[in-house]
Amino acid sequence: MKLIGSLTSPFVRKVRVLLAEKGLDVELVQENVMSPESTVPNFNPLRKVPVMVTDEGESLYDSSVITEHVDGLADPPFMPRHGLERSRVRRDEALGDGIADAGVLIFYERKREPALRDDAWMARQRQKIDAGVAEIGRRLSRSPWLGGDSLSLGDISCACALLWIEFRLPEIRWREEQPALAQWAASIEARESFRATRPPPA
Ligand SMILES: N[C@@H](CCC(=O)N[C@@H](CS)C(=O)NCC(=O)O)C(=O)O
Repeated sequence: MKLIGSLTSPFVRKVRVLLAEKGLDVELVQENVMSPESTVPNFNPLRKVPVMVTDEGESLYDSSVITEHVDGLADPPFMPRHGLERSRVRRDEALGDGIADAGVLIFYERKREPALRDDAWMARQRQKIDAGVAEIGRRLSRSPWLGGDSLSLGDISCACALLWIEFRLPEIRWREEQPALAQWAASIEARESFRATRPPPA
């Protein structure tokens, strides 16, 4: 089994954190998905990372499909097995992924010539990030983890998204504006799984 991705992608980091939390050692094949030489299109027609390639040569994407697979491979589980409780954690994973999606769209838009950038489009993405951050803050004012009393895949996903925002869009100061988030993020970042997957300096 191998994981194709970059050291900076929040979606790849989410998968790598989950693998590390479970003590699973999977080869990371580093790819720049935007490079014309990238092999990603051979594994994912959508040309996105992460992709997990099984020992049988089957590709799994997107990251939420990979996390579902990885969570079943080894204990401890990071989402409940059934029912609404499982859907809640999957929703929280989607919340983190959605924040990261919006951030990545802004990041790509900023790479365009200034005259070609669509400010209204970037403002729309920014609204999603701000509302997502506010939602995580509301939830963490009621319990120490999004999943209740223990770390869940929802927490991992949202933390990977917010840490990526801090890395790539540092003007979004969620840590300073949301003390509950800052405390939660600090305890997550102290975990070995997050330390080991910190992106290289920008
Ligand atoms: N929904 C996808 C999003 C993955 C994604 O957007 N990855 C970025 C890197 S952070 C990518 O591969 N972008 C290339 C592209 O959009 O063509 C997932 O969760 O796996």
